[in-house]
Amino acid sequence: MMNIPRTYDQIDQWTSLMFLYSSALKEINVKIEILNNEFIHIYNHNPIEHVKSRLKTPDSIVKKLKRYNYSVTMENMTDKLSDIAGIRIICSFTSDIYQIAELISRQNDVTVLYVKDYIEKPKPNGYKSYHMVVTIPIHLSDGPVDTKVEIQIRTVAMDFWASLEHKIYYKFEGNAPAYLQQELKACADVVDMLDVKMYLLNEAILDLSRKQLEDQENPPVPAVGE
Ligand code: 0O2
Repeated sequence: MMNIPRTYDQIDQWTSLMFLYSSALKEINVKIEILNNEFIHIYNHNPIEHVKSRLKTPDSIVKKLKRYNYSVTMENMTDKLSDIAGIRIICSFTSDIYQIAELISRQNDVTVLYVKDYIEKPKPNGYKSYHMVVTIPIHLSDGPVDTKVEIQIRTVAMDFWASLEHKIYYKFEGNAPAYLQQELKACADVVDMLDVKMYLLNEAILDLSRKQLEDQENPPVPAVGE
């Protein structure tokens, strides 16, 4: 388990763990804010639409441990679960997702434990998102503690789909009627198409802006006699 003194009673251990996870969320949030601001100031482009972060509730920690048949202990909670501290980054375009993931994982104090790329390999239900589990050191008075954070990165359209699917999943406790599952899958295909079309449209706009800039810098030379 992360190096929380074992002499602490359970409440103290829980409080210390949650303090670590919420500190890790703060650290990662600052990194993301700095990256986004850099893009706005230097490249005049903001790849991030918005960021949401949350600590998993005690109730869902217990449910997830039980779902995986682990006994409910703090040891299992820190060792077996990766999403107690979770951050969701919502981008405009799929290309932004990979750029953000690369920029976060390249930072010296971030260690990538593993990646689940559900964009390259969507889940059978149509779920698409890029998941990266990282650790970041939290510097306490008696030394650093590497703390896990799950970073989910997806487009606005993928996020819209996932939040509806999540609602339906919970409403029917995983047994939604077949026609709803089929409709959701069909919506996932529309999300794909929308993401591709929006990306291409944005590329075309960028091309036009670049061309306009070039024309301003090098105006065409009028032909002799004109
Ligand atoms: P909740 O209620 O959102 O917290 P790991 O965390 O890697 O050890 P896990 O949980 O199987 O193992 O990893 P995975 O597949 O990366 O899923 C982590 C989280 O991604 C889930 O957390 C969901 O938030 C989200 N997610 C994964 N699959 C789906 C999906 O099919 N639909 C939607 N809407 N979200 C999904 P929880 O704890 O399962 O759920």
